[in-house]
Amino acid sequence: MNKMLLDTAGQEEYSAMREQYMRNGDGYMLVYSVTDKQSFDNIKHFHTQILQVKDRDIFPMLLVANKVDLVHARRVSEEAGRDLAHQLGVAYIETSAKDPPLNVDEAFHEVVRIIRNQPPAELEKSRRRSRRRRRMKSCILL
Ligand SMILES: Nc1nc2c(ncn2[C@@H]2O[C@H](COP(=O)(O)OP(=O)(O)OP(=O)(O)O)[C@@H](O)[C@H]2O)c(=O)[nH]1
Ligand SMILES: [Mg+2]
Repeated sequence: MNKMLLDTAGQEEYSAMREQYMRNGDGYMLVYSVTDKQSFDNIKHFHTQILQVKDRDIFPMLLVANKVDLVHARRVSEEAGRDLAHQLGVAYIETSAKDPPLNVDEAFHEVVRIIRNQPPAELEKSRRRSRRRRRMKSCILL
């Protein structure tokens, strides 16, 4: 099966497209900047929106605290990040995309691992949904 990575545009003016992005994903990284409290505060909303769009109580997601290299500009602590992850029932990882990168490959590996390790019942729900979506698509084409 072909899989691809989609990067969502963060700007609010693209929010109508966000739901479309959310519909197609098998798993998600919820990324915020530890230097930007607002980006952290937005995470709950994205988490809720993904569950709504997927019509599920749980879904493979990883909370990613990025820019941890900017130690002095840090506004969101590791503890606050871990607390939120716990509250949302998702895993947590700290990253830096700056050279040399920290935990960037690990974050991608982790989200794939989470997708693969989801409970079989949940996996089956996703498969049923995507089969239904494919059938709906073929109805439209016919
Ligand atoms: N120091 C540091 N800078 C980073 C890191 N990650 C991204 N940046 C910088 O932060 C800025 C924003 O990065 P983007 O990749 O555009 O962030 P984005 O979330 O894709 O932004 P939107 O697409 O506008 O939502 C750029 O100047 C990056 O170079 C990081 O881990 N550490
Ligand atoms: Mg971007």
